[in-house]
Amino acid sequence: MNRYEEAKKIYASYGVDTEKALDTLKDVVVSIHCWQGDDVVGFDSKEALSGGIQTTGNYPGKATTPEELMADFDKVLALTPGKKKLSLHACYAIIDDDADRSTIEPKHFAKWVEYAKSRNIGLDFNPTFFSHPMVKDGLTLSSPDEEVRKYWVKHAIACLKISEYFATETGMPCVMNIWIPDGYKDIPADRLAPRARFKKSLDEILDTPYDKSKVYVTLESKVFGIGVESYTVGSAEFCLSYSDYKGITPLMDNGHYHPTEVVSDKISSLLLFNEKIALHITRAVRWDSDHVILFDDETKEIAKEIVRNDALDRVFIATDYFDASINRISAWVTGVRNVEKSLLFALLQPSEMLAKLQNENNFTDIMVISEEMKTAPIGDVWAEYLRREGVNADYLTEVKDYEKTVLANR
Ligand code: RNT
Ligand code: ZN
Repeated sequence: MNRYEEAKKIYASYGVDTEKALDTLKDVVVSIHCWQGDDVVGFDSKEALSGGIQTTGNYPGKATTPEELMADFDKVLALTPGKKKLSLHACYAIIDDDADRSTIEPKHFAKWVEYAKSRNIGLDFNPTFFSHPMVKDGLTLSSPDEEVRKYWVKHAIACLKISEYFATETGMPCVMNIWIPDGYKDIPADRLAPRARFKKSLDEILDTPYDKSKVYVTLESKVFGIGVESYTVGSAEFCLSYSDYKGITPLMDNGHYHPTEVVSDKISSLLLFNEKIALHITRAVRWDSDHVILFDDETKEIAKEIVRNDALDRVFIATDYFDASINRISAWVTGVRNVEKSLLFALLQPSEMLAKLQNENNFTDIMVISEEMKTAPIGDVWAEYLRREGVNADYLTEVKDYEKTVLANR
């Protein structure tokens, strides 16, 4: 008997149907961030990365043109299983006129649309509120300078149009995520006014008509960033309250909380009060360090919360990390595979049985069974998934080959 057939039997003895798990997993959409390919640089501005986020490392071979980034992303598509979307940032606009962030248009993304359509993938979008001269004193939508605030409102409205265009062209809804870096390094004298201005800006953006059946606007909170350690305008409370007030979708990035807080514990609460929720899956090492996603406890726990609450169609799952110290394509593929693998792990849990045991207050059995499931033969089911998806289990060889023949010549 082959290893998958053996694994199928072992899982069946726990009441878990591996066929059902594989069938579900192949249709789950994971939105992959484009910015792992070039260290969040983009093509529209010569400014250094700002906004309290940072890439460290200078591994050779990063993409510096749209063509290179597209070629690299093709590798990612080929080496990862499942349904995928590409998540673009506004700074990846391909501009050949005098447009800037406040005046970008769908045409500046025509090449990306062509790319997505020919690969049959959807597109998500992110206005870029960083790495730009109009970020003044680290502020954008919360700036007390009306010229600055208005500029970024215009940018976000331009992005809504582009998001609509993405959805229309690809035939798949577009998630447009708003995250601003605004905050203060030291203790502010006024915490309310910046948040009031951020609220006003968001109102101005979202009161602009857009097609809500095509574009899902999400709002991402954060606890602090480098250089903005004392106060973040878009805090968790602000973003959750605002999302609720305006009927948009809250987004949680698991690098954006205090180190002992976990997003896995927050998902159920948000699911009870929101039709949809959104996630940026990342790995925080001590802080919002955006390390590559591993097959670790918290990623598995997040996946379990989505799966066992029957919320695969209510959670926008997206990746967000940027490691410049290792081969970027390997980083990309490893992280995306680990999201898929964690979802598979979650789909292979005897969730109903465990929930029933909880109601019987039988935490002895829950512990024993959960521990056994950790060493159940998920690897054999994973190998079968890759085989069915036509994806090579070994990606390191292919990545190294691409490094030698393509990346090394950049
Ligand atoms: C920053 C946020 C945000 C960015 C991307 C590049 O802390 O996580 O999502 O990582 O927009
Ligand atoms: Zn994020």
